[in-house]
Amino acid sequence: MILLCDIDAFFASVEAIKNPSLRGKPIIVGGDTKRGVAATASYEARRYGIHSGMPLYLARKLCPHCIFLRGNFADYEKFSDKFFKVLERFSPSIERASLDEAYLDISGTERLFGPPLKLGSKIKYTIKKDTGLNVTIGIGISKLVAKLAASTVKPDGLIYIPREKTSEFLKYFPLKETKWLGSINIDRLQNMGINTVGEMLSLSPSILSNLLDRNGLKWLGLLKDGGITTVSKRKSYSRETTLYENTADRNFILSILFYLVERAVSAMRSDGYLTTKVSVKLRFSDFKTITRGKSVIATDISAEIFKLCVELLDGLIDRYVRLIGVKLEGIIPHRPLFEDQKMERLENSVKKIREKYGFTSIQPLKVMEMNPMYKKRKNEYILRTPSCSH
Ligand code: TTP
Ligand code: MG
Repeated sequence: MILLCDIDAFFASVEAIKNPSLRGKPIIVGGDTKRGVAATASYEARRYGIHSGMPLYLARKLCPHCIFLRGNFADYEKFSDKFFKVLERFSPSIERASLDEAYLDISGTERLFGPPLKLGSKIKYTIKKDTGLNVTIGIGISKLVAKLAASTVKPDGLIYIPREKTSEFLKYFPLKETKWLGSINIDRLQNMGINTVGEMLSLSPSILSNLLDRNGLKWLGLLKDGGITTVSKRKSYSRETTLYENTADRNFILSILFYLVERAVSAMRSDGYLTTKVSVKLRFSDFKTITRGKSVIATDISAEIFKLCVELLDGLIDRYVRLIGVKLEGIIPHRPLFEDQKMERLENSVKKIREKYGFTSIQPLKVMEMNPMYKKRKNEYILRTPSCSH
């Protein structure tokens, strides 16, 4: 059996714990980037139709008296760590799906903690006691069943779908309620008259694999996947390199940085993640090392991430630099929210070309500055000291 535990309105709930006068109020957490969308909204704000990914100007229109906050990622990481600490007491087999969401394999825990619903309420109680957060728990035979079940009882819910009730549960589950399947897939299926998960599952595997995009197929895979992929460490993607020669040439440094950003983003993208915290690292010729980081609304657009890096570096390149690096943290799974945006489409096209013709087959002007100094292969520049940590 799999138990999915997902914190309710995570960022907004943390803000209300930090500042109790916000409790029960409509809160919207959004960054200050140009994109200006809500990262999340408290359930009080959701009553006005506000949801993650909604442009802030629209949210302001729908709910002018909502409280808009920028958010503080370091706090969210602290709460996330506490949340996972509690979960570790209940099962040795945990998969981190994101900062606020985990799948637990609860097979064999019955003797210690009782039947599924009893275990679920113990977890809910302990998380509330230790962190102040409300969570929703869904329990079922696979990750997908657990996740779908949880979505029917959000917020502060607990639900268990026994094995023998699973096919009936899926049979009537409306496709349009499965927001993670992605609007493209849902539209395609509905155009064929398929309206429930059960109806979708009655299609042959070959029809499904032709119909659904990569995200949809991954989603479907969760249904069969009773297993848990334990990811115990918080994920991050970083790329850094020591330069062949120390330099204070800002343009040159930025071109290397752009290349490193693209490499880190490309690795993160192919794993299907977005970053919510970006940091840059500089080591000067005297070995003094500095890092500067900033939270962002979840993104995997390298141009945006690079722009932020440039802001972070502002005024810092005042001496000879020997090492430069970028780190993407606060990794959360990609949600098909921004699917139809221009930048998203652009990045996807670049990705396809690179898959076919090699990474360096398409290069932003910025990176060309590396050309005279660095040897280029089909798939990479040859850096002096490549560091690729995941
Ligand atoms: P979610 O678990 O999807 O949302 P939530 O916890 O705010 O609300 P609920 O689970 O009750 O539906 O995401 C967890 C956090 O991740 C969320 O609080 C903010 C962040 N996030 C973004 O920054 N951008 C996004 O597009 C999404 C969906 C979430
Ligand atoms: Mg959540």
